[in-house]
Amino acid sequence: TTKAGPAAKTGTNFGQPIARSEDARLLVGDGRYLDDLGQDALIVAFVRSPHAHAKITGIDIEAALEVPGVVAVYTYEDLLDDSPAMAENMPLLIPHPSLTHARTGYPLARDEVKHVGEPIVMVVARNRYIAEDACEQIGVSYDFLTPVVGLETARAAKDLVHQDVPGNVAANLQHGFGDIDAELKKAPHTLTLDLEIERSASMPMEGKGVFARWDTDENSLTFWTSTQTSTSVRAAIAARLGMPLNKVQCIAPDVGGGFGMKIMHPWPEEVMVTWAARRLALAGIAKEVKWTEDRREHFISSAHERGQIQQVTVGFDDDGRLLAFDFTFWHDHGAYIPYGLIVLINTATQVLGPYKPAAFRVNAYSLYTNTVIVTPYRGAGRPQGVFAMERAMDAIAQFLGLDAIKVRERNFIRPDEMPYDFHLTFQDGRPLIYDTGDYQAGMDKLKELVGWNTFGKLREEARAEGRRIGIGTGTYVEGTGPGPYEGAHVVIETSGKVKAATGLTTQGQGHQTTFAQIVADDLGVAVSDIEIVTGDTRRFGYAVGTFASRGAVMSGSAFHVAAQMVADKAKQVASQALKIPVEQLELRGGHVCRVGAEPGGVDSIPLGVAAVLSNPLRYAFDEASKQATQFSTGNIDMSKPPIAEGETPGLEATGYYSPPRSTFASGAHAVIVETDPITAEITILKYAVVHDCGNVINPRIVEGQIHGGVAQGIGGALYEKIVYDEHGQMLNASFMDFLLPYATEVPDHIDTDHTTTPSGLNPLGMKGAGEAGVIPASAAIAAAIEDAEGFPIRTMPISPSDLFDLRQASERGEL
Ligand code: MCN
Repeated sequence: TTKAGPAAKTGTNFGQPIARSEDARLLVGDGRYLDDLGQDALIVAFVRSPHAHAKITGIDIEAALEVPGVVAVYTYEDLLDDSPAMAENMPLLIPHPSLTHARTGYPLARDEVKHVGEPIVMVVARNRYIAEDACEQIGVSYDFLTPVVGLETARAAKDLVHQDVPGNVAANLQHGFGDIDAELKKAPHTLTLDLEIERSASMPMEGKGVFARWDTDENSLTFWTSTQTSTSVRAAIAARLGMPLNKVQCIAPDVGGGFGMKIMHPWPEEVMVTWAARRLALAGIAKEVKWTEDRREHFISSAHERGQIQQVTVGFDDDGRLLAFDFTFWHDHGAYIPYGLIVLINTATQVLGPYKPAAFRVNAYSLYTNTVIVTPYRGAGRPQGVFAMERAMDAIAQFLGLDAIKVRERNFIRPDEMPYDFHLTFQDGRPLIYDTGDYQAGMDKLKELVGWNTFGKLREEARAEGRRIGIGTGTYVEGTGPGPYEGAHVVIETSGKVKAATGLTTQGQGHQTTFAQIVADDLGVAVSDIEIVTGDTRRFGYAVGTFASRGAVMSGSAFHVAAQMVADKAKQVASQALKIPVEQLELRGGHVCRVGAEPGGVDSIPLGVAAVLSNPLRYAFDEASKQATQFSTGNIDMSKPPIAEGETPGLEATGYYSPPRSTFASGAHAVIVETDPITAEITILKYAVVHDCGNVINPRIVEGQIHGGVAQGIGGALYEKIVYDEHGQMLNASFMDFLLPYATEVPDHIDTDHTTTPSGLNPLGMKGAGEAGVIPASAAIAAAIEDAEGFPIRTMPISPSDLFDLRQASERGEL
C-alpha cells in the first residue's frame, strides 16, 4: 500500500531478495575478527574493581612487574606524563541541555571506583595467561563507600554515586504538549499504571577488542577495533593521544555483532591499548598491542540498558480516545554517562507511537547508580516507551470492555494527517515530525496474519480443555536514519568492476549486499561486480557510523548520490566516444549504451573502456585499454583534453547525503502465547509482524533483521535481565545464569508482512529496519500473557517463577 510520500520503488536489484554476498566467506570461517589479528602482538589484561564504590588508597604493582613475560604495568599515574588529554575524563559524546550533571570516568580509575568491573591497572605481557597471572599479583587497597544500586535506592538518594550530583540525578528532561492537567480533569476516565523494565544488555557473539600498531618510521598509529563507528573512534583517539588525524587510522574488521553497545565512545580499553602501543614502540620495546574482551568482562564492564521504572496516568473518553498521557519515568544510567541522553530521549519521544493524545507530558530522570554504564541497546529506549504506551492501551481496553486493537485504531494518526508534527524535539535535535505512515493499513494486515478476529473462539475452546492461551499486540513508530551526514566513494575500474567505500561500519546487517544493490542499479552492473568497503578510515575518513537504523537511509543514499555522479561521468565520456547525445544514453549490462540498444552491440561501450577514456593516461596493458584504441588514438592522447572542462578524470566520485531530519518507520506485532497452568511455563504459539520501512532494498535481509530483532525482543520479554545484589555485585555474569533465547525459544516461523509508505526525505524513499523487530515485542508478549491469565502484567521480563508468583498474588486478590 502506498498512501503517502513518493511512489514505492523497485529496480533490477533494488527491492530484490538476493542472497547476502558476505555470508559464504563468514560461514566457512574465513571471517577476520579482531582476535584473528595481531597474532604476535603483546597482550593486555586489566585489573578491574571488585567493588562497586570505593576510594583507591594504594596500588602495589611491584610483584606483577617481576612476573616473567610481563612487559609493562600501567596505572592512572602513568597517564599524567603523556599527552595532557590522556589523563582527562572520558569525553561526553552528545551534550544536551537537560544533562545538567554529566559525569564520565577515566581510562584507568584515578582515585575512586564507581562500579564493579571498572579498569584500574593495565598489564601488558607476552600472552594473556601471563597478563592474567600478573593481574592477580597486583594489590589494590580500598576505603569502602556505600554503593547505590537499583533505581529505588538511587531515588531515595541517601547515598550518592557522585558527591557533587544531588539526588543522583544526571538529567531531568521535561517536555510535552497540550494542557495535561485540564485534559486529565475533564477526562471521563483515568487510570494509573506502575511499570518496570529490568536492566538488560546486548550480547554480541564477539565482545569488544582492540589491536594497535605503531609505525616508528611514519610516527603513525593504525588500530583495529570491534566497533560500530570507526571514524569517530579514530577522531577521539587522535585527540586523546594528541596526534593529528592524518597520523591515525582506524579499521573495523569483521565485527561479530554490536547491537548498539560498540558505539563511538571511545572505550577506556581503546584509549589504553593505542596509548600503550605508542609508548612501547617509542621505548623500542614492541609495536603491537592487543586486548580482547572476555565474556565476564563484557558482563561487568561494557554497557547495559533498558532498566526503567515508569508511572503512566492516562485520561480517556468512553470510546477509548486518549485525552491525556502523563508519563514519568526513571532511567538507570549506571555510574557514568559518556554517551549522553539518547536512550532517555528515545523513551520520552517514541512513547507516543502511532497515537495522538490531546495532551502529553513527560518527566524523565536519568539516575546514577554504582553499576555498569548505559549505552543504547537495539531499540535504544524505544522498547521501554512502547511498553508504557501499549500497557496503557490494553488497560484502557480492559477498563472499557473494548477490543484492544479497536482502542488503538481509534487513536491512530491517519495518513492524511501526515506529515504529523508533535512540536517536540527528537533525539537528533530536529523537530519530531512523522514524515509518512499508514498505521491502519499495517494493522489490517496484522489482524489477518495472526487471526485476531477469530481468536476469541480458540481461547474459549482452549479454556474448555483446561489450557490457557492469550493474544496480544504492540505497535511502534521509530525515528530512523538520523543525520547529520554520511558519504560514499564509488569508482569504476578499467576492468569494469566497481569499488565503493563508505565510512559506515558493518556488524552483520548485510551492508555489502544491500549497498551493492543500490550501486548496481545506478551503474547497470552486476552486484557480484561491486566491492563494498566499510569502516576503514584509510578508504573513507569522514563518517558518523552505524546506529539508530541509519545505514540504509544514510550510506545507502550517499552511495546512490556518488553512483549517480559516476553514471553521469560515464555518459559524458561515452557520448563523446559514440557521438550520441547524453540524454539518449543509459548504463546497462556493464555498458553505456543508447537507450534500448543491446549492451555489447553497436552504440554501446563497456564501462571499463569508458573508464580508460576518462583518464588522460591511457594504459595499454589491459583489455579495456586495447578496446579503447578504437575510440581514440595512442596510449596518451595529447591532442585534446580527455575530459570536459571542469570535470575530473576517472570514473569516480565522492557523494554525501544529509537529511533534513529523521524518517519514521512503523509497525505492529501480534503474538499468541500459551501458559502452563501448573508450571507457568510460557510458550509462544504464533508470532506475526507487519512493518513499514519505506522502500526496501532487500526484503530477505530486512526480514532477517526483523527476525533477529524479534528474537532479542523475546529475550527482553521472557529471559534477559541483569541481576545485581545490594552491594553492586552482578549475580548472573555468565551465560549459565543470564538467559538468552536460543533457537528453541524463538518460534521457528515468524509471519512477516510489510506495508510501504516511502519516505520523501531521501532519494530512494527508505526508512530504517535494523532495530524494528525488538521494539514492540515485550509489549505484545506482556499483552498476550495478560490475556491468557486475566491479571495485569506490569513488569518485564517475566519468567515462569514470576508468573507463578503473580498467580498466587492474584488468588490472594492483591493484583
Ligand atoms: N535495509 C533494506 N531496506 C530498508 C532498510 C534497511 O534493505 N528500507 C537493509 C540495510 O541496507 C541493511 C539492513 O537492512 O543491510 C539494516 O539497515 P538499517 O535499518 O539501515 O540499519 P543499520 O544498517 O544502521 O544497522 C544498525 C541497526 C542497529 S541500530 C542495530 S542495534 C543492529 C541492527 O542494525 N545491530 C545489529 N541489526 C544488527 N544485525 C546484526 N547482525 N548485528 C548487529 O549488531
